[in-house]
Amino acid sequence: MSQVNLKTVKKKLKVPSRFDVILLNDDYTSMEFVVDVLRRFFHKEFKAAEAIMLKIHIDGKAVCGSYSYDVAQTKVNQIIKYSRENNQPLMAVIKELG
Ligand code: TYC
Repeated sequence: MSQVNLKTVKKKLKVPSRFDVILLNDDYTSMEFVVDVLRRFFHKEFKAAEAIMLKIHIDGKAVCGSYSYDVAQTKVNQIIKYSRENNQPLMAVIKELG
């Protein structure tokens, strides 16, 4: 007979991990392009996108959204592809929430 103890149940019921998508500053990507990316991939209103872009420009980076691993990684891939297609060196990374 199989016995399920509390340890096993706790192991199986882990809270799903969330991952931040972070945009990084650089000296070459245009501010307009970053605002476009924030609107296109993170569904930000223009004013919010502008504020996040400026935060990245000043602080070097900012969290733009948090998602499951698959969604976060897909966003990073799409942003980098879109940026290269538009000759912009913008970089995006993911970071697991602590
Ligand atoms: N630093 C860039 C500039 O002065 C603007 C910029 C903002 C670039 C945010 C990247 O993720 C970024 N044109």
